[in-house]
Amino acid sequence: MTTNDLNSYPLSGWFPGHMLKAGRQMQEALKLIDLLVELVDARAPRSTRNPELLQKLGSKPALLVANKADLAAPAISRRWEDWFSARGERVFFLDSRKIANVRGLVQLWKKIVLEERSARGATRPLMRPVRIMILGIPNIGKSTLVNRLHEKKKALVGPKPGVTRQNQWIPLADGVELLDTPGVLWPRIENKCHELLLTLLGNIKDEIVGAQLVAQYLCLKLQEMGMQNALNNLIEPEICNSDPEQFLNAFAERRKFLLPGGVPDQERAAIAMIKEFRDGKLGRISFEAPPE
Ligand SMILES: Nc1nc2c(ncn2[C@@H]2O[C@H](COP(=O)(O)OP(=O)(O)OP(=O)(O)O)[C@@H](O)[C@H]2O)c(=O)[nH]1
Ligand SMILES: [Mg+2]
Repeated sequence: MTTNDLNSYPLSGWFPGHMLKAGRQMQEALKLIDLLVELVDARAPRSTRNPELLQKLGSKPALLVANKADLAAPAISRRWEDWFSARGERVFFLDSRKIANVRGLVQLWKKIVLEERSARGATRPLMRPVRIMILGIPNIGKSTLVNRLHEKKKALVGPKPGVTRQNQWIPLADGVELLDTPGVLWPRIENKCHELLLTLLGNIKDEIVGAQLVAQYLCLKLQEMGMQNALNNLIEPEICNSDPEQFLNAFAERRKFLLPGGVPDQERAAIAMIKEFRDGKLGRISFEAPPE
């Protein structure tokens, strides 16, 4: 069995209309900003990206921020950095939990916008504030970053009646202003494996896709990447190479997740396995590497 076999399962048909509406709001907001910041997941920068965003941007400068870099394999993140910069795309690998890392990001925003203004011939590029908008698919870390950015300035935010949401700016250090509402993007789901990966990474709710399928995907994907050793923490190494159902059964037995009659509770095992992964117990794992 391979991950490709999972592609025969139907897609859940998730990604509802409100995200399309958010897309229209984004178009409006684009006119107001100097730099667009798209958050993606450092473990899968391609699959967590909105493929249409670049086309909508026009000449607006953009920065890709690969968030949750603390969960990704550092060597693969370095390869992504090289890959993006070879294509003339700016990328910044971020661990939003580290304030120094977040401050470095703000300095980069400023640098990009000032360079761009100077290149357009602005004589005083510092005159206007540097206006930024953060975008990304659900659960990618938008709110975490926004909160991190104005930790000491919370009093300045919060809804103000009569002010349109698009026009509220959060002043950060050094003349940088952040649009207060991050935009929600949606990925274009290519196949079942893509949907399963997004669920594993937390961008789609587990209930929509089903934990057992997600856990099976994780097993198979680790095996395909030659990383089945990551599962050694959960179960004996020889079982890490086995069929995902066998793996879930053995894991259920080990954890004593048993249904009446002693039948292994695969659902509970799947949920526990996904939790171990999300808690970082399987180590730092990148699911996508740049093309060679
Ligand atoms: N390990 C790690 N976790 C992060 C990082 N950034 C965010 N998270 C976690 O990711 C989860 C989602 O973060 P949010 O900030 O709520 O994501 P969001 O994009 O605002 O989500 P929506 O509002 O649902 O669209 C939370 O559990 C965060 O703690 C990071 O850099 N590293
Ligand atoms: Mg949020």
